Amino acid sequence: MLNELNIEVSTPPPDLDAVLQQVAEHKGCGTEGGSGKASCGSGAGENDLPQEIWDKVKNHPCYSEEAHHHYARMHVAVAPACNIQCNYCNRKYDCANESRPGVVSEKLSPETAAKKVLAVASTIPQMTVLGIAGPGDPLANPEKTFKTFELIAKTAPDIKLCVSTNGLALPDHVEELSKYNIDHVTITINMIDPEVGAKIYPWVYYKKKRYTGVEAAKILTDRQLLGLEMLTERGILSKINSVMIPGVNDKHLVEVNKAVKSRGAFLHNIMPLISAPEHGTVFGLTGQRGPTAQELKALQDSCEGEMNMMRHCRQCRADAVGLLGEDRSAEFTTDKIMEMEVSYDLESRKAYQDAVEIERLAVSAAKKSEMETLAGEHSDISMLIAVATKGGGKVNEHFGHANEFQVYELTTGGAKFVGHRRVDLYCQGGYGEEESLSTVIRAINDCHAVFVAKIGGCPKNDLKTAGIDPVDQYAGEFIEQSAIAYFKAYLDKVKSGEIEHVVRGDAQIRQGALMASSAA
Ligand code: CLF
Ligand code: SF4
Repeated sequence: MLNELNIEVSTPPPDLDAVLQQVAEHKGCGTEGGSGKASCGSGAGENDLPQEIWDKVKNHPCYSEEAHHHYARMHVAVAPACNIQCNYCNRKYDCANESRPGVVSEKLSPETAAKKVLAVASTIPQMTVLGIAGPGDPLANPEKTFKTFELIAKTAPDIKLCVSTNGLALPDHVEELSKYNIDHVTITINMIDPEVGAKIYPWVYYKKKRYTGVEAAKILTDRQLLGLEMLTERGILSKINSVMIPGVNDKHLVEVNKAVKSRGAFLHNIMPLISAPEHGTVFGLTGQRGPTAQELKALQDSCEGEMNMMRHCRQCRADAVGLLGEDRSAEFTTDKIMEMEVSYDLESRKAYQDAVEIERLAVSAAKKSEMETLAGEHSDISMLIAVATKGGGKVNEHFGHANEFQVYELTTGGAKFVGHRRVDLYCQGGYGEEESLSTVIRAINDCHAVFVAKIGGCPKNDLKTAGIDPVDQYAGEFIEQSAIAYFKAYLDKVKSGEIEHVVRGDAQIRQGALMASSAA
């Protein structure tokens, strides 16, 4: 059967009224997890959340840390205009509330975007979420945004819909978001104090008038918090993005965290300001620095309570495609998708995702069984490890091919994902780049070990000299299971006196802060 985009679909489109009924039946969520007892957030699992919430987050790579190892998302850049100005944004580029600055996306019509979604869905069956995150603000472009969602809701019922907004226009569109079954909404909230806001936002455009300074920031914060409350009332899951800007809102973000938590936000994602003069942003040109990885982690740790913190955000492009951290957008340019034979097959997508679930269960079971080895262990020792992975929750990337390392914190409570570090590729087509190696070591030098599928002799020795243990014995194994086994062996060696525990973190936080302040 051909749909209205002239694409072959093997399953009839759903009854939109039935979809709307499902939304109406969905009850609240938020920090109490809908049941008033469970914790929630990106690190929560099936047993921590009410079923209705788990069903929404279990294969959303941003809302579930576990899911991001297995499921992909895609963005379509259908929303060019914006209704505010942020000091970390240059309008030539994509919305920096979610995107890395300095990235430009190919802008699409809703019809081309819908074709692209089906093309990606048929090529990458683990792509489960369509997000609209720019290049401007999706809700400042409501016709294009909602037309795209409408086309996808009709033709690809298994794809979750997701939107990211600055929040100014959000209260005007909550009903429509609800109508299209959009269960995941991100609001970027950088402040609740307009005095702080005036340092971040030079103006907002509201009800056909431009406001500046504290007055502009007051309008923005009122609209953001109202929009958040309206989402919570309707049971729509909300994630709050906050850009951490040292010296401007870093300390204030603890207050923001409390304010959004009390209004039912599901998840808080504190992201680092990315700022460079070549981006041409106000902050870039005035030398405003971003936080170090250690400063970011310290703030995330201090905010972590009942509402978990998202720590696996990759600040994606407005046209990102693939697993978080990988970018397959070049495979799906407009020219390429126009030439593609697209056949959207719901059944084969489901079969693939069933297989993914089996692997996911295996990851979880392996972790659980390894945890038993730590039962009864009491120790204050904690350490960070860096892991080279290309997905599936496994140690399956070579040291030289990694352009990021995932970082886990190990304690007797287990292995917890706490972030990632982007690095330059060490392997440059057959030889190792010494300069890249030093940037890798700098990026992960608060880690005790780096887990890799394979590593050459030279980088191994340099890592050892830097006090980082290069570990390749877990190649192809599950990350958390391997990490727990490594930690248990480490504890045993410390207990027997074979080695002495070295605290790396504090020294590195001091060094990171020093490096950052000398750069500013
Ligand atoms: Fe996209 Fe954002 Fe939806 Fe995810 S991204 S609209 S919630 S589907 Fe995810 Fe990318 Fe971070 Fe955004 S990793 S930038 S949080
Ligand atoms: Fe730029 Fe996004 Fe801010 Fe608009 S909301 S100014 S597009 S970063």
